[in-house]
Formats: sequence, C-alpha cells, structure tokens
Amino acid sequence: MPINANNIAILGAGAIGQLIYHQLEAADAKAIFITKGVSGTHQQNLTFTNLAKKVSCSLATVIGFTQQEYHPKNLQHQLQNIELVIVCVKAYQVNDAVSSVIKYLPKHCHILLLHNGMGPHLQVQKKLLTQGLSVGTTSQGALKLAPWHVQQTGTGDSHLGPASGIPLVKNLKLLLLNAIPQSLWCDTILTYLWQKLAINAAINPLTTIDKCRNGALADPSYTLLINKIITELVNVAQADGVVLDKLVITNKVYEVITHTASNYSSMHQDVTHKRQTEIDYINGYIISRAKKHHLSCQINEQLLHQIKTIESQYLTIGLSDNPTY
Ligand code: KPL
Repeated sequence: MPINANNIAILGAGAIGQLIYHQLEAADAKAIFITKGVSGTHQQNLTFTNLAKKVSCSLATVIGFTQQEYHPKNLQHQLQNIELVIVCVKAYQVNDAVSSVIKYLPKHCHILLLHNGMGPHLQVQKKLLTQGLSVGTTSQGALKLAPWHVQQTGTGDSHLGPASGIPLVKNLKLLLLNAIPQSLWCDTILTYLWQKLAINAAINPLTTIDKCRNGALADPSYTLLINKIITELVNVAQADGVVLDKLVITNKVYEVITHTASNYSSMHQDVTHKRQTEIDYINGYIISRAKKHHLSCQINEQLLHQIKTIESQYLTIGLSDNPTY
C-alpha cells in the first residue's frame, strides 16, 4: 500500500526523474509527475528496465501543462497536498520550471533540485518566500528508451542536503534515503556539489570536444589537462568557502572515468542530439565564481569557449532539439 499517493511530485519526466519515480514506487511511495511535455492530467503507463534488465510496468498520474495552456485553479487544486517537489530538469531549465509552478504549490511545500552543474539554486532561493530548498546530486545512470520508458544504466552515489529556508521534514528525508540506493543526507552538501562539478567539468567537455567515451580520458595524454581543470576548480571553490582535497577530487574523477568507461557523457549526448548543453552551469559556473573572486581559470574558459563554438553550429540556426520537461 503506497504511503501517500500524492504528496511527492516530480517536476520533469526525463531519465533521472523517471528513475527516481520507480525507486520511490519500489519503496511504496507513489509520486506524481508535473511536465511540460504533454497537456492535461492523465494516467500514464510507465515502463522500467532495471539493472538486471527486468522489465516492470506501472501507472502514474501526470499533470501536464504547456506554456500557452495554464489552468491555474486546476493546478492549484491538484497540487494542494504536495509536500515535496523533486525538480529533475536540465540545469538551464530549473529557473523556468520552478517559476512555472511555484505559485501553485502549498506554502509549506519543500523543493529539491537534482541536476548536473551548479548555480540554479542561487536563482531559485530568491524566488522562494515560504518554501524550503534542498539540493542534491546523483551519479546514478539512466537512459530514456522511449518517452515513458527508462532503463537504469548504472549505480552511483546520491548526495542530498539543505540549501535554504525551512529544512525538509524528517519523514520525507527518510523516505528519500530509503528509496534512492546509495543516498546520503549531507549537511555540508556544497562540498559534494563541487565534487560532482569537478567530475562533470573534466569529463563532459573533453569527451564532447574529442567525441569519445568517458573511458578514453584515462589515456595519459589527458592527465595534464584534467589536472589543470581540477586545480582551477579547487582554487575557486576555496575562495567560495569550500575546501576540497585535490587528491581526493582527482581520484574521484578517475574513479568515474573507470566506472563509466563505456558511457558517452551527457554533454556528448546533448551535442549529438543538437541540444543545448549544461556548460554554463558546469565550467561556466566555475568561471563565474572565479570572476567574483578575481581569480583566473584559463583552461575552464577555453573549454567553455570550445563547447560554445560547437553549440553555435546548431543552436543559432534553430536546429536545436531541446527537450521539454
Ligand atoms: O554525470 C555525468 C554526465 O555524463 O553528465 C558523468 C558522471 C560524467 C557520467 O557520464
């Protein structure tokens, strides 16, 4: 018997959002989806392929709305019992996604952001009047095989923790930690976000520029470059008040390169599908914090520039296939 059918909403029906849905369901907590991909509220058949390739099906409530089509009263009514919204959209969609629903959420509702990169929490926390905010990062792998069919492609740690406002209530915190494998609640969540940022700052642009799988970065020809990316990041994080151990971070980056050797990074996939990348929230975030502290980070700037050049070949001519959420 599900704990509560309607007190958790997942904003965004991408691969990670659907993976979290299935993990919550396996823990007897049924969430609902809020998505811009469809219009109107309906029951949706979902398919999940787990790591052992076992396929299961379920039925989820999906509240869909499009930019043009808002049903404020309906939305407010449908979301009146929501206590937690897990935002699983691309970093560049977070601000818009949260802005779209915030006015329909109950005052005590908590928001959890789960995305690659850093930065959106700074925009979102300015918007929240009463709602508390948490942030998180996950290294779990998931692939969308069809709009409502995801496959889990890898295990990985997930770190969640408080960002601002009223903290997440204990029962929901325990529910999340119980549902998401290898998850931890961390009061110093920023340290983990910077650590994941280092992984993405090294792996994502390099695999995209060189059109290779993550494992190719284990080649010694990348050692110096990866070392420079990490050194710049560690210095910026320190100026931002987060002390990171460079050796620990370097080992983490290489651990992920090994564990995900056969994967294409999300940025590589974004470019392959002519979608906007998350570069502004990965290397771009390091650069923006560096500027704030009058630090230079040449290598990260160079990578940002190279990715922007690649993106400009399709984004400006309107070929982008940006996902809705
Ligand atoms: O998070 C990732 C991504 O591709 O965005 C890593 C960990 C690098 C795995 O590919």
